[in-house]
This record gives sequence, structure tokens and C-alpha cells, in this order.
Amino acid sequence: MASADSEIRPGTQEAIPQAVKIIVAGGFGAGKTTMVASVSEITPLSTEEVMTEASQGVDDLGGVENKTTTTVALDFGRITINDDIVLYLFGTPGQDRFWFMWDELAEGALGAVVLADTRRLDTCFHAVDYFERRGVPFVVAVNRFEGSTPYEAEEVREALDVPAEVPVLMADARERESAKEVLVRLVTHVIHSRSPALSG
Ligand SMILES: Nc1nc2c(ncn2[C@@H]2O[C@H](COP(=O)(O)OP(=O)(O)OP(=O)(O)O)[C@@H](O)[C@H]2O)c(=O)[nH]1
Ligand SMILES: [Mg+2]
Repeated sequence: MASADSEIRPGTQEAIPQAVKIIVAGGFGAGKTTMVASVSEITPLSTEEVMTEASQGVDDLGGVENKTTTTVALDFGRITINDDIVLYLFGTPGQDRFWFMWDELAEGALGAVVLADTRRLDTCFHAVDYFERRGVPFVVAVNRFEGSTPYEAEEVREALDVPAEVPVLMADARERESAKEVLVRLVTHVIHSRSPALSG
């Protein structure tokens, strides 16, 4: 699998690795498992566990009180973007107490999707910070939930304080086409980030 250390010659697209590791991150309950499952062309691996009483008072359930399961390790899926690029998707666990997993998961990742739930935008701050600090190119996908205020992409950008070059787009993690569009946008962003001359 490709690693972050892979050499990509500036100005060439040919050197983009065929197998690209992508992280799907975001706050607790933002729709990471849903997105990996909806877009994956293989049966996705998921590590869902029923939330127990141990979760009460530990995990922040505000806004997602009806959630009964949570990812305890990772989600894994695969999607072929075109003849040259296959994405391997790794979804993070959302709860704060599993953050120790992130460094393992992010090792070798070339890009990331940060899923944002506008009802609980603060829960994705950590993901935004994390990828900014590691220099991993990312896009923000605003996952629309019923009953959430329909913010514009630019309002979300401002609230999260992400730079202009970071794409912020609306999405529905349950829809394959929508999820795929997010990933195609991410691939373009990764290529431009690594070869600024192309972003013209
Ligand atoms: N309305 C709506 N519901 C969604 C969307 N994406 C996910 N959901 C629902 O939101 C709930 C949480 O989704 P998950 O995919 O488990 O979220 P997660 O980010 O993997 O959660 P953790 O692993 O616990 O952090 C599920 O009941 C989904 O059906 C969406 O785009 N719109
Ligand atoms: Mg999950």
C-alpha cells in the first residue's frame, strides 16, 4: 500500500500511487461508518459494538441520543476511482477515548475526509487540527442530518476556521454518489496539494 513517504514527482500525475490510503474522520456519530459502507465496493469491515452503560457519562451523546452502536476500532472499505487510483478507506472511531488509535490509522494516509455534523460542529475540531498538524490534505464534508440548520459551506468553513484552499462540500454519507463525489474531490485536492503547480 502507498505510504505518505511515497515519492511523487511534482508536475506528474502518473506517479500517484495506485493504492491510496484515505482516512474518514470526524466527530462521534458524524456518519463515518455510514460513508465507508455506502461507498465501498467490497463488503466493508466494521467494528461496531453496542454502547453499554459504561458509555454513559463518558461519551458525549448530545445530539445523537438515539445512537445504539459505535465504532470501537475502525471501518475499512475500498473504492476504485478510475483505472489509476484505488482508495482504501479507513474510518476512525469517533469517541474521545479511542483517540489513541488515530496515529496507527493515519500512518501512511495521503488524504482525509473530515465529516462534520452541523448540530455538533465542535466535535470535528479535533480531526481538523489533527490533519492540519500532520500536514495531511483533507476536505470537509458537511453531512446533512434532518433537523439540522442548513448552513452554507462558507459558514461552516468560517466556523471551523479552515483555510480557503481546503474544499468544504455538502454531502449525504448514506448516498453512494454523494460519498464518491467527496472522495473524488479529495483525490483532486491531494494531487494539487502535492503538486501546487497543477492548481493553477
Ligand atoms: N440523516 C442522516 N443520517 C445519517 C447520515 N449519515 C449517517 N446517518 C445516521 O447517523 C447515525 C450515525 O452514523 P454512523 O455512520 O454510525 O456514525 P459514525 O461517525 O461512524 O459514529 P461513531 O463510529 O460512533 O463515531 C446512523 O444512524 C446513520 O444512519 C446522513 O447523511 N444523514
Ligand atoms: Mg463509526
